[in-house]
Amino acid sequence: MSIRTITTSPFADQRPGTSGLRKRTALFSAPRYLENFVQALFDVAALPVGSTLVVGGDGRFFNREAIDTIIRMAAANGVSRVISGRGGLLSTPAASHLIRQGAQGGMILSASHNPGGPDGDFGLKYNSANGGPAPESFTNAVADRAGALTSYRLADLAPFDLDAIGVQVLDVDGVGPFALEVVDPVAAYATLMESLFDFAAMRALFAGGFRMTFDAMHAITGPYAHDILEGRLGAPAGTVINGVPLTDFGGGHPDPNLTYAHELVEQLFGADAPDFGAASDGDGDRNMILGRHFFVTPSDSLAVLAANATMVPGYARGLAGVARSMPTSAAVDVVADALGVPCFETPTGWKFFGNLLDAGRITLCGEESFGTGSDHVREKDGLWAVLFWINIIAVRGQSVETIVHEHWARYGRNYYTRYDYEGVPSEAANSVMAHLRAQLATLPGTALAGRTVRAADDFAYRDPVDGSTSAKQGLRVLFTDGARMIFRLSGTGTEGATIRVYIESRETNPARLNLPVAEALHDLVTTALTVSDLEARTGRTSPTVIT
Ligand code: VG1
Ligand code: CO
Repeated sequence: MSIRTITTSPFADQRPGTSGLRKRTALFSAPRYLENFVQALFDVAALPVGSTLVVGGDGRFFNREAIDTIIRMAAANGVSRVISGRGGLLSTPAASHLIRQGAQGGMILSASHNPGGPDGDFGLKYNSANGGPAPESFTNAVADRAGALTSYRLADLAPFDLDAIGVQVLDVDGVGPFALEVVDPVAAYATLMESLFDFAAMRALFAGGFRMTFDAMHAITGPYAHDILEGRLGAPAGTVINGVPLTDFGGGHPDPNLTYAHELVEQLFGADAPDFGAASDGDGDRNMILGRHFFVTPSDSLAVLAANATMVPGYARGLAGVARSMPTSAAVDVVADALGVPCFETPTGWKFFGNLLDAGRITLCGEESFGTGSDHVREKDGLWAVLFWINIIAVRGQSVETIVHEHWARYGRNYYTRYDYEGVPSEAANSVMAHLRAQLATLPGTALAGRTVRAADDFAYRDPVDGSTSAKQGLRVLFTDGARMIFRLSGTGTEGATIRVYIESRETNPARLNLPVAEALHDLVTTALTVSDLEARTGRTSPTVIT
C-alpha cells in the first residue's frame, strides 16, 4: 500500500484550548479539517521513525471515522505501531496509562463533558510520552502549523478491523510493516487500579451490604465501571447505571454535576438512597461524589483524599506535595499545611500539573471542575477518585457525610460555588473582563462584602520545573480573611463565550460550618456581580449552571 501526499489549504481556527481542540462535530468532520490538524500534530511532535502511538476516544459520533483516518495518517508519518482500544474506545485516563507503558505519544478523541452527536461537539487532544496533555508551547506551535499547512500524508492501508483484539500487520510501501494493536480497553487500567487500592477491603465492604450507584451517563466509563465495581469488587448488578456507551450519550450532557447527572442525584437524595453515589463524564476523567443526601464539592473531595491518603495502599508512604488549579478552593492548602508538604497553585487545565508530577514534586492534584488525579497517570481520573473514596470508606467505616463533617471540624470549611454563564456573545464577555481588569489596581485596601481586599490581579504562572510562563489565566480578587472572587473565560466551549465566576469563603467557627452554601456566600456573590457589571453587560440575570 502506498503513501499519498494530499494537497490542502490551511485552517486558521485550529488553536487548542484548555484541553485540546474542541469544535462542533459538523466542522470537525468537514473535508480536510481533521486531516489538517492531525498533520500539524505530527509535524510538531516530530516522532522518531518507528514510534508507537496510542489512539482512542470516548466513543462519541465520528470517533471511529476519525480513528480510521488517524491510523492511515500515522502510518504515513513514520509511526510503526498504533495501539487502540477495541472499537476505538479508551477513557482518557486509560489512554494516558497506555501511553506511559511505552508509547511516544497519543491522540485522545473527545470533547469531554460536551454533548456529542452530529449536532454536538468533537475534540482531539495530543498527549506526550509522559501520558499527559502536551504543554502550551506545543499547542501554540500546532496552531501555527495548522494555519500554514499545504498538504497532509495518508497511507492506503489494507482493510483493518478495530473490533478484533490482537495485532494486525499491514504493509506500507517503502516504509515496511505497520502494526495495529487492538487491546481490551479496560484490562491494563483495571490492573493499575488493583495495584493502588485495597480491593480485598473494598470487596468486604460490598459483601457487607454497602450500596452504591455509579452513573456512567452513557459515556466511556460504563465498561470500566461494570468490570471493576460489579466484576472485581462484587458490587451487585445494577450498581452501574447508563453503562452502555452511546455515540450521542443517549442525548444527554455527559457532565457529572448536580444539574446534568439528575438521575443519580434523584436516587441519592430520594427515599431509600444508597450509601454512595458517583458519576463520570464523557471521556472518564471527571468525577462527582455523593453520599446519602449529601454532595461533596470537588474542592473538598481533593482535600479529603489528601488528608486520608495514607489509608490507601498506593499512597501509604505519604504525599510528596499537592497541587490545585487557581480557581479550586484552598481547602487542600490547609491539609498540605497540616501535613507539612508543599501546595502548588497552577492555571486551569491538567497540562499544568504534568511537570510537577514528572518531577515527583506532587502526588495528588485536582480542579474544582470535578477533576481529581495523582501521579499514577498524567490525566485526571474519574473512576480512580471513586475507588479512592470507596477505599477510605472501607477503612474508616463511616458515611461520606460524617467523613466530610469531621474534615471541616478539623481543618475548617471553604464554602465554594461556581456560576457559569454559557453562550454569551464574545464581545459582551470580553467587555466584562475588560471592565474588571481596569479596576484591579484600585481594589486593594477597599472594603467589599464586609471584608477588605488584600490583592487583585490577573493570574500569571511560572512553572517551577521548567520556568515557562503563562499569563492572563483569570482575574482574582483576594480578601484578607481568605475569601476569593475569581473571573475567567472558558477555553473549552464551542459556541460564543462562557464566563465562569468562582466564589469562596473560609470558615473556622464551629457554629458556622453547616450553613447552606448560598447563604454563606450570598454577599460575595452579590458583590461579584456588582463589581463585574456582569448582568448589565451580558443581559443575563441568572447563570446557566450553578455548582
Ligand atoms: C474546563 C474546566 C477545567 C478543565 C477543562 C477540561 O475548562 O474548568 O478545570 O481542566 O474543562 O476538562 P474551561 O476552560 O472550560 O473552564 V475535561 O473533563 O473537559 O477534559
Ligand atoms: Co473530561
